[in-house]
Amino acid sequence: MTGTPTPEQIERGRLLFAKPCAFMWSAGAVTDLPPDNVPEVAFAGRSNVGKSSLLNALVGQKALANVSQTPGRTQKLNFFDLDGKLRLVDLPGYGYAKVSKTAVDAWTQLIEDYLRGRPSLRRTLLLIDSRVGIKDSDEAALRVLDDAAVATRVVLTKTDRMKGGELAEQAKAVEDRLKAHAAAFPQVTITSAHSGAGMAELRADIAALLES
Ligand SMILES: Nc1nc2c(ncn2[C@@H]2O[C@H](COP(=O)(O)OP(=O)(O)OP(=O)(O)O)[C@@H](O)[C@H]2O)c(=O)[nH]1
Ligand SMILES: [Mg+2]
Repeated sequence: MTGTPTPEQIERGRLLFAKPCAFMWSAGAVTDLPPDNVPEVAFAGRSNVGKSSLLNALVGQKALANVSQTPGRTQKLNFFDLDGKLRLVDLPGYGYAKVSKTAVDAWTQLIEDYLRGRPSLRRTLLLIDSRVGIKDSDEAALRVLDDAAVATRVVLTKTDRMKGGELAEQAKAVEDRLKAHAAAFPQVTITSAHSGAGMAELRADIAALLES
């Protein structure tokens, strides 16, 4: 889907995300992934960008993604099952300064292996903090997504903290950088897990994946 969803698409998104969603699996290695038999949407982005909050806001459950996010599990891919129809995959955050280089390499490898080798992965949402913009680590993630040819929607998060003018400028700056990335849709999606902005559109966008 490109552009503004129709009221019918919004309604299909609402219905899909009103279905029960539950934690199903945590994978610490690509050899430990669940069977590749249900469409998946992955949530990628720097540590603290708001991946778990966005996932929770989409399904309307405040503590779903955090439940599995005990510190020992941060290196893992967390899979959430949405009514047996779709899986939402909360990826480990990258770019966290306090982590050792060895740990960073291990994370990067795990995320890359998943993104490159997962036929059921239908879409990646790459989250960018609207107050921070695109960093080198995001560019690196976009290159992996380009190489893997995974359709990617870039999502600006925490936009409730931005003024309208600043937000429009940031969106344009990010969109300019996306021109170099074939896997990414040219337009960013403006969201806030706190205010709910953009949730209906994202739900519609994801629901449309199941119809194609
Ligand atoms: N103002 C505002 N804060 C947000 C929003 N979404 C998330 N946050 C805050 O940002 C912080 C990080 O959110 P998380 O959802 O845990 O981020 P994450 O990307 O899952 O982080 P890691 O799992 O550590 O990689 C929390 O303090 C959230 O409350 C938002 O839409 N608006
Ligand atoms: Mg998280």
